[in-house]
Amino acid sequence: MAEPVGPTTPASLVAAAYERLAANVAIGRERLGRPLAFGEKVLFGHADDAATVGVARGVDYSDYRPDRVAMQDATAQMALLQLVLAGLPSVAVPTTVHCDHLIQARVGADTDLRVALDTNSEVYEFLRSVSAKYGIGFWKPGSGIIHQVVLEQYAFPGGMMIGTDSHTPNAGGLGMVAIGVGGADAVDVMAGWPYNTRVPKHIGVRLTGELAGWAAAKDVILKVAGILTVKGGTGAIVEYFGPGAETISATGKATICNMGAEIGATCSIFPYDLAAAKYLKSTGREAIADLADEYAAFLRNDPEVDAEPNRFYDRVIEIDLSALEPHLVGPHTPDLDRPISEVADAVRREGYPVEISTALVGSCTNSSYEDIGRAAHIARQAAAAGLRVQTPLMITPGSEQVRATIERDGLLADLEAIGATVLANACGPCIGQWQRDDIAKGEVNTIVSSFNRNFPARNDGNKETLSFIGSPETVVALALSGRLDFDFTREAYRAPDGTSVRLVAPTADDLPVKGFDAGESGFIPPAADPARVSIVVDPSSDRLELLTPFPAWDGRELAGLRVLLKATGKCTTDHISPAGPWLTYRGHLTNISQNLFLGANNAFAPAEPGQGVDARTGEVVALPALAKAYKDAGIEWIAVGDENYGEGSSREHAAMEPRFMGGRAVLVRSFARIHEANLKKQGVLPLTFAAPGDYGKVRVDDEVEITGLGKLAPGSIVTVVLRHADGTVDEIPAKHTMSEEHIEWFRAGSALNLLAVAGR
Ligand code: MIC
Ligand code: SF4
Repeated sequence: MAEPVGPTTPASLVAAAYERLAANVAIGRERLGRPLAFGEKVLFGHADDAATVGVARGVDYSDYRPDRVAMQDATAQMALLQLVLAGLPSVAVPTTVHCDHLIQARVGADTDLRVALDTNSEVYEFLRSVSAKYGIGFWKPGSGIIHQVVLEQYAFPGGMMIGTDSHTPNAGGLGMVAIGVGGADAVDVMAGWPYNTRVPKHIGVRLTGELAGWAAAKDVILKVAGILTVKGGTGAIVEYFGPGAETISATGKATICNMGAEIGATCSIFPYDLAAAKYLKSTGREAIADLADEYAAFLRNDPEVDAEPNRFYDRVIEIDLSALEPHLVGPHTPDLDRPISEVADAVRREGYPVEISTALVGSCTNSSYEDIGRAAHIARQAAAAGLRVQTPLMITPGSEQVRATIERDGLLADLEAIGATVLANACGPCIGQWQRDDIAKGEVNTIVSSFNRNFPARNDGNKETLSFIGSPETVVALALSGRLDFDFTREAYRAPDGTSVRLVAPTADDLPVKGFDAGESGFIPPAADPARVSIVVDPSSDRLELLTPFPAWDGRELAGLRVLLKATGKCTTDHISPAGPWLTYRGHLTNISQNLFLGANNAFAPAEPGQGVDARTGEVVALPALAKAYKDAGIEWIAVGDENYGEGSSREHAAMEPRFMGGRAVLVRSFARIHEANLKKQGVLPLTFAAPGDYGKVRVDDEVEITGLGKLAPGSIVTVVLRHADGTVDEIPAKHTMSEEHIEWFRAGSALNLLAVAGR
């Protein structure tokens, strides 16, 4: 590795990346014989070999060389356990670990952080020592949410990174191709191997006009989510362009790219522009802004693409920013989108609880200086009129730098003055790290947040909580009325003195006029003498467990499998491996496997989520217990699912747990990208019904065979034989998207098994 990892990306790394970008773009233009979109340039710029890299969108698998790797504490544990097992001396690519997910929100920033340092000390110490030993930069708890810190310190226009978190695409706001991956993919890159992924399609979103009134960057992506739905971006890079793009701040662009994860997009990007330059300078990266200016022509679409987008993109969406109004999405899915003017009707029609039980501003999506500034402007107007929030309002700053700056500039005080509580610079309630005492489990209630996900039970573990998502200003405006059906753009508030008060649309600086206050530095560099660092995993720990490689395939067709569950409706990674309290066990495969499918709705046991039927006895039991019972009896199993199975997070636990508990294949109507990749990595067969209607043929007491594995090849069809208990048999064809390399992983037992052999 060239230079040790520091607290920011060195300009030398960017300069080298731009030289390669320029050379490879020339090769790309020549090979395709046409101008290139920005996203194509970045991909060519990072191709392992631009002369031969696959270019067939949605078909080829290709090798890329990302500039950086980032991991957060909840996923880094499993990633680093795999890295340790691979037996490599140090990481080959600049890599950082960020402690943000394990801090529980309870009373407020200081106390919550202190409690987290105490309760998670074993895990933090593991992450810190592995980082120190392997040349990884470590951001300690309290320094901020991974994506905000990456945007402030590491992202750069035209770069490429991978991160073990699905919202890694946040860095697309600064023009980076930033892709969320599972830990095993990150381990490949840390080990010096390329990142292999399917060549994405390109969706163009042409922005015209300018955001006005209450509309915020968040509303752009909420609108796009409504258009494309949670699976519409699957396998695609979403490229924003057009005159409207330049009117949005860099952090606003990051909000839009961040939530591209919610439409399944591989990543989203904006071209380099003045706003990006301004952000780089404001965050102390003038040298990188200068380099980007020099290479500006490579950091945007070729002019022909802007002029005739339909010739270059697989799909083009047009959005007039001037016509956009605030939106709210939810409950339960981020694509159930409504403009604020239609929410009141929906509340009446659908019977959503109208009282808001809590309002939350923050998460990696919306916790920038500008976000807090706009929220604070609403708060100042409210305070002047004597208004206070009518429901608890919680604020999570995105990073220590944002926190220190909004404190210095009085914005935190503005929010506190109307009754807000400030939480630690962390994920907090966004990932269920919320000790909520005001609402009992099972109580139906409404929350609003500026987060990105609203799957059932995600924030507070209560599947009866209806979660709606909007911009920070929308959340604060709603908190002031306490009602979900209140259209703050048209209606007046009632002040304590009886007068009616209208708030004007918020305005705020996108960047601090006085510059950022860095606050307390949270970066710990890797050890100068790695040999002296020892890594300790206590064999009796209930939080960390060294991994044992999964067994290799024995060369036989799979037979005698049971169907553990047939998932109905949405089956996200939050359904497969819930977070919240389970985050405690993210480094302990045996323990975390006790949550397997606890959130899943099973057609065979529909009374409540997480239940299954033991095919041998007909008994209804919890799914983790059933998986264990099968495993103990030497019975392997498959899981069956519907559309977009594995939507959401990058957590590879959702693939490792099934593998560990005896799952051999997952057969679904369609997969979300990261989860499908994770299943392949861990040696689980990801199969899709060739005829989606065959989903209906799977029965609770089937015995299943999977044949054709000896002849497994890219594009081959696998036969799934369903032997029903009544003696009848259905043979159904299933497809897969495995390349030769993926098939090797299956044969070896997992991708890591191959890597471990190569690494030694
Ligand atoms: C999420 O938002 O779901 C998470 C928690 O950040 C996950 C990662 C994880 O499960 O640790 C993600 O988005 O990838
Ligand atoms: Fe953290 Fe939430 Fe962002 Fe995931 S979506 S990284 S949990 S803030």
